[in-house]
Amino acid sequence: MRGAIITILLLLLIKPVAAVIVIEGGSWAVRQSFESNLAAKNFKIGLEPGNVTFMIRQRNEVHSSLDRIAIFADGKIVRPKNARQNGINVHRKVAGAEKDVLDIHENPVEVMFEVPKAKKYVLEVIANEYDDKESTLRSPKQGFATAKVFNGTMKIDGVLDAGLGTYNDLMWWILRNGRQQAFTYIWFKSDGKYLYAAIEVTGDNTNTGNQRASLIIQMPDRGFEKFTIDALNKEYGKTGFQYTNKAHWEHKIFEFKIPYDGAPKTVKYVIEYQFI
Ligand SMILES: [Ca+2]
Repeated sequence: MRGAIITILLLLLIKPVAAVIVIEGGSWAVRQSFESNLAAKNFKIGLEPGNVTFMIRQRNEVHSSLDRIAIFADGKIVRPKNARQNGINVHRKVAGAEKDVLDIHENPVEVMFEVPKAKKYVLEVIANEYDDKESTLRSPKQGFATAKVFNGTMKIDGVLDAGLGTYNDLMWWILRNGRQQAFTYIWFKSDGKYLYAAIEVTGDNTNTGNQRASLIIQMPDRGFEKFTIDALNKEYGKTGFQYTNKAHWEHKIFEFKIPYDGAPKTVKYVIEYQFI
């Protein structure tokens, strides 16, 4: 038995100011609105005890992703019982504020609570808003990094291979456009014909499909060359999105396979990251 359906629209009116509009089912009356470029927002809400389902989606061009939605009943937190998006269980992403976020851009999520009896209810929404119009990010910012290259191959499927071993390098890399501050890891391998690289961008916890990673590397006798992969450009590798032991939120992965004569022990490189 489903209770009231309440829709929250994260409606971005004029960039960068955004608004959350709470709309209640039935007559669809707007209950409350506020700016959503805040990390968290709490507001009083009238509820009846029992099962209540919220439908939440975000509109307009700028993306914002949902990290947690919760109800506080007389100050006591009530977490969702379940959450589904496109028929998929996404409870893990919206039940806790741990940076494992759900993209709700024009893609509604239904979140169900079992609401206990209380005198006062507060609805809390924690979301991040992203500005993907930022120019290309480069790491290292100046010059080139040098990494060890190990013998072997990688399976290029957008999923980090098991047993990659110690990462060759890491960078505290800040994606300034609303995403979090976190490490980026990179591994290199070579089998004499190809140079393989896996890049784990733990700071990018979104999977909007518009990420582009380029690897600029020093090629034998040819100077520096740039190899790019994104959702559509797969000639030199594939992108992915997964949980790993490096971060407990899902994040972006890039795996490269670049034709390369010889088996280098080290390689000079730069990573360029872009939202297209
Ligand atoms: Ca792989």
